[in-house]
Amino acid sequence: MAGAPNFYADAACTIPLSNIDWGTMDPGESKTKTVYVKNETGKPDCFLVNIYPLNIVPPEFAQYMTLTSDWLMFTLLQRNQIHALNLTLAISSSIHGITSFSFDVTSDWGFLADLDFGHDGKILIDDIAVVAQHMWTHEGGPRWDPTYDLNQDGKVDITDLALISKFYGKKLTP
Ligand SMILES: [Ca+2]
Ligand SMILES: [Ca+2]
Repeated sequence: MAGAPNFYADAACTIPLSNIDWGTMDPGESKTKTVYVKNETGKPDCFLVNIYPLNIVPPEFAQYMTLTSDWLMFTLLQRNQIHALNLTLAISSSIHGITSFSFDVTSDWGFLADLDFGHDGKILIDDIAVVAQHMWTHEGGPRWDPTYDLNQDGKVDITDLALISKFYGKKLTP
């Protein structure tokens, strides 16, 4: 992945995000925190592919928590553009035996230019078709080409097709 936006704690993007304080949470509770992303990659048309928790401590906390974001798949960040991102942490009402938790938030990003397989400056049906032609290929298997694994999960399937389809008709920013 060639670059990703940076996360900040403030809307002006002066304080790099190092920690999200979720505070004390009760069973069944959910909390939303706003963070800010700024596209300082030098490239336009950046989009979020995945955002997920990693290094969950204690590991069993994973079964009781859900982390979601309000990022819309077709949102494109231009050079130096800032976007507010709401992260919601929901705790299962059946949680027990966990008094503290921590986790990292990891995200994967893509660039619209990398989806323009036909190099005509737009995402059109030929670009979608080339992903469709690689459907059901997987890492280590025949015809595998990670170029078409748009969400970087080791396989080309309906998720990748849905992802590029979201950008149908979009023009690349010069
Ligand atoms: Ca194209
Ligand atoms: Ca995939």
